[in-house]
Amino acid sequence: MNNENHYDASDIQVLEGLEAVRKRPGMYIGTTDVKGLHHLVWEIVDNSIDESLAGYCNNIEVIINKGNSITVKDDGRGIPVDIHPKTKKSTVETVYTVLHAGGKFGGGGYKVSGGLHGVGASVVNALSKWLEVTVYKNGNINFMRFEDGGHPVEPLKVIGECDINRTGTTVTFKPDSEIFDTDIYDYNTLKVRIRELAFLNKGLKITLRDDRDEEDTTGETFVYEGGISEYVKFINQEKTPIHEDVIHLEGSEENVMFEVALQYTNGYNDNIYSFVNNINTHDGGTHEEGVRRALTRVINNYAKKSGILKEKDESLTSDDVKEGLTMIISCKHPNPQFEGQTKGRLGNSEVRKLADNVFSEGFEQFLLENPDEARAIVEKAMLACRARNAAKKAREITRKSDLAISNFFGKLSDCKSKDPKVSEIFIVEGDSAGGSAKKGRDSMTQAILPLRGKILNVEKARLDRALSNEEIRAIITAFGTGIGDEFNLDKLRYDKIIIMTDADVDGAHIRVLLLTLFYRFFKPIVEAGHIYAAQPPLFRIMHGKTRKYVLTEEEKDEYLASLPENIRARAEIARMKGLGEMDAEELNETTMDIEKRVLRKITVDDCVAADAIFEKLMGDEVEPRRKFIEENATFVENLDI
Ligand code: 1YM
Repeated sequence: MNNENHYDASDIQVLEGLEAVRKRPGMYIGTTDVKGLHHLVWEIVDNSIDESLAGYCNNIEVIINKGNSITVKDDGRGIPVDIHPKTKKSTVETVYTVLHAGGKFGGGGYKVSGGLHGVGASVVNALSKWLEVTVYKNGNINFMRFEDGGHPVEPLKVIGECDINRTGTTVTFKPDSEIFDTDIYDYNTLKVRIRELAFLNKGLKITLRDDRDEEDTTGETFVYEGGISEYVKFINQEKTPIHEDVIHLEGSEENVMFEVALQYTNGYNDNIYSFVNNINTHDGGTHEEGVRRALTRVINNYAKKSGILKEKDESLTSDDVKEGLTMIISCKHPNPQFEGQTKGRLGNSEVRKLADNVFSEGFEQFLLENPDEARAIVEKAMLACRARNAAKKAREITRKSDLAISNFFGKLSDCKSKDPKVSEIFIVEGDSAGGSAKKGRDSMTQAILPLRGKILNVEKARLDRALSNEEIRAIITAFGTGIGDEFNLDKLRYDKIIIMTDADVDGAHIRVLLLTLFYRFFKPIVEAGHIYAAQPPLFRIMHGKTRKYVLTEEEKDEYLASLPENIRARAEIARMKGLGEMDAEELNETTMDIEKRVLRKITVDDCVAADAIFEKLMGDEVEPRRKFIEENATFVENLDI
């Protein structure tokens, strides 16, 4: 409604716009699941971050309120409250009701909203049951409320006075439960991203508070004066760095800001993450290419000049120089071009040069000024190079002919189908469970690989050592993808790789070892969603001719409660001790049959978090592992990363 309290043509147009968002929310926020629900928070927070990038906002507060509404507060200039010449409405109302208004009306600067769904405040309003905006500006408190998908209750109005120096915007919204599958916010999801935003915007203070639980009223505050350097330290906190200081380099050209922070550890994994305008560019792009190119070149030059690398030695590759490297690359660009299917790649070609220049100058200087550290870095890369060559030789054994050999020795019972789309492989703990699984399977589509010995803990091993482990070789051979620089996802012989282990501590241990192996050497398989955990039942309940299997204690109680009194009294309850104790028929019925089984997909949603868990569980340091297992004793049994 406009100020004269009647609808005109432009009101109808605006409401049609918001209605379009409600009809096809996926087009604007991706999904309406729990991810989409959280996406709403980022749309609002992005506006506060933009205000901070423009240099006007230092504090942001995010509150999960009782009833799962969200409040976002900032101390920026406050959204303009004057009447907008085009819409004849307040700018606040315009920003919250006209699609894409934020960008059009705002002036210049870096906008976080360059991402996949950077569509702004009006979309959040359209998908909310109600939304309230309060703007502190010019000594006034201005307020406006919208209901049922963005309908203004009344125009923006002054509801009080405030200190003339106080400015800022506060927005509270309640997602519409008719649109979203769930309305419950997850504290940890918000925390992980808020912490990341604080790392990426040095000095910006962001507080997260959960008011659903009355006891917690202070919340957690994230502020990092060191920015991405502190992000690197954070990722490396359980690791062992080989040089003390994080290297932090930055530079800019024509409004494009580029910075990078890095530190080498003694591990074999790399953790390289790049961002553009705070958005993770998971497929890299020109900023990452510039850095990688410069890193390889500078290390090789230094290694040769200093005589550590001899004339006869082969040059170090970009894979060699990234072993053990933790690195954050952050670029702020006024006009980023995101490319690729998931828009996860920066395309602006001028950034490659900027990144290369800033990195090579700064990094070369670091090496020259710190010869001890430089030597440690170069020698580490040379060891990686040697291991790569050793692995190449060891890998020959896992080539085609090996498949015939492992079949011959009865290790892998392959399926008859050669069509990867319908084929699956069960990796089974122990020979006896392997035997039942072989008998109980559908041999057309289901392959069985029993693990006899313990698989090697690859967190502490390079590729060449991993390849000397027989169980690991059998797995690689079965997968068909190859490993290391020969890896090819298209050659994967199975659509589903199903880890089938007992529901006890040993089973959990083997599961973690396998997940570590997959995460380190077959990450694309994990990312493509091919890895699953089978869920063998924990209880069998028998009454009359009925056999019921359940996965958890709660399910058992629930099922028993659903039975009539007389039947419940006679029901026989057995705790299933292990896969090996089930006969083939039982195993098939409960755990393998495509129609009846329950599988849990293993994902790497948050690589940093997953890596930290692996590090804690498998790394050198005993104390964090003990603490982690203590704190997560029940979780470890159901470890699902
Ligand atoms: C809790 C959400 O939206 N903060 C916010 C938004 C804006 C401004 C300041 C702002 C921007 C500009 C000038 C400008 C926005 N303004 C607009 C528009 N926090 C939150 N803080 N003055 C104030 O970009 O020039 C859109 S967002 F379009 F009105 F300028």
